[in-house]
Amino acid sequence: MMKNPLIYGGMKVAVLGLGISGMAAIRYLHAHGCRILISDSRPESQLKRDEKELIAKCEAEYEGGGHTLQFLTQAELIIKSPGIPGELEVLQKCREAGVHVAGELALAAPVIDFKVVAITGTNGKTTVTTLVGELLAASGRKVNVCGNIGRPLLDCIREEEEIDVAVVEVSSFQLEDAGNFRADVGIILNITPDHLDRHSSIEDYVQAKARIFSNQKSEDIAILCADDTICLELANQRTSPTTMLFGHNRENSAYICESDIYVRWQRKLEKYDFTGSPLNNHIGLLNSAAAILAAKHFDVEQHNIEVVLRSFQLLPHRMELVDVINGVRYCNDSKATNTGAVISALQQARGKVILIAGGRDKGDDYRLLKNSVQGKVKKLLLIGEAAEKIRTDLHDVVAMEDANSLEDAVNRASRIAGYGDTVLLSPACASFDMFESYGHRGEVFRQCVSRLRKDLSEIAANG
Ligand code: UMA
Repeated sequence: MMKNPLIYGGMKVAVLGLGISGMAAIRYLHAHGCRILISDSRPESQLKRDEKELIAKCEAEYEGGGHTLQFLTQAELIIKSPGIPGELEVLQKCREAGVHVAGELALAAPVIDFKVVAITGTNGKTTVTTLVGELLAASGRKVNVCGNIGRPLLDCIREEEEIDVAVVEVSSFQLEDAGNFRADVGIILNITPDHLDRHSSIEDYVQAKARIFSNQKSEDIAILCADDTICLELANQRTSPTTMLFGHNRENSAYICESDIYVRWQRKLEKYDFTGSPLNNHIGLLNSAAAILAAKHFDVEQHNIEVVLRSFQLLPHRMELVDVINGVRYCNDSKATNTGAVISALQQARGKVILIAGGRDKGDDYRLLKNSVQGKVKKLLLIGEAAEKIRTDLHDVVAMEDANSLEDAVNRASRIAGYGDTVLLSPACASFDMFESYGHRGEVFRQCVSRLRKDLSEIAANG
């Protein structure tokens, strides 16, 4: 196991939050002989079996039901889970007491001995991370796809996998305390308001995202979207290292023209034809342009890129066509948890839209939806805790109805929709008020649509 200069055998390290990221940190710290303290908001009685087993295996001390200064200041270092805000009072006090607070990326940084492509953005990062992973694998490289996408970076390192490149999805939460984490290629896909319940302002959110380029060296590459005002501003502020832009302007390193992407590479112009590809839409083309630029940095050949682009499977819960019933398209976009994502969904949706939105508010300003909703959305069906706030923000541009549940919303939508319309679940909110996750919400939507098909078939059969 490679020595990590941040830690040493016998060092007392506290892990704050026993989730996916925290568990990976614990496994890594244990493998390095650290003494581990774990602090989580859940009482011990609520822990799952694998969590209890890990605590026992590492002989860790556990503090449940909250985080105390007394417990945490026993440690020299605290590894904070991304979902826990860095501004917690207890963490401020720990810092004042001289305890260093870092995130998983900071812990991983000193021992990374492979190339890193890091990808962030408000929307599309999981798709682009997956796509870049496939593009690099197609060139014969050993690739690990990890990070916010689900598999922690620390697990790749601990398991000492022989890899050439890690393609790491990074969130603004992870970037806040990423230490010396360095991306050979850093990508920001877009920035629109999100997570404003956690970041104090949009500026704070942008700053966190921009940290993806901290620690880059002169040979590294920054890839940004020139169609996105905030990204373009970040690009204009840069002096070094190399910046590559993608978007619709022909001056960009990768530019989109109708269904094609043109990429300038080593004084040549490569043309990628997306006709018939599932990525042939506004967002799909932008995401692909970013991914191709990253692949070109690793000299992946055009032919290999085209093979991957042709066979790429879209990820679930993102503008996923669930069914077409009586000429009405039912579309699951449960992953759309912010207004930026809903705006793109409405751009892509065919015909008039019956939009199902709402859930747990994340501090978004729903008035940002006005232009996209007006004239396009026939009716807005509201669910969840944010219903009242959305109603207040959009009352003057669209007709609305409350729905008691997602199933109620789907059934109401089916009665309103006409031939050629789209019933779109694109909530602009988190799911946790009614569901376990956005994936669970999308799955329930699929089930509701499947029941609707069955009910309508029975009605038709009974005359
Ligand atoms: N907890 C506390 N105190 C608190 C709050 C939470 O102890 O004040 C505990 C919880 O009881 C739980 C743990 O912290 O045991 C959860 O930690 P976490 O919220 O950081 O979540 P993890 O399970 O560690 O998953 C994290 C990412 N989650 C978040 O950033 C919220 C996962 O991204 C990521 O896949 C995983 O690490 C591996 O890197 C999810 C996500 O929603 C998909 N990300 C956001 C997004 O994409 O918008 C940023």
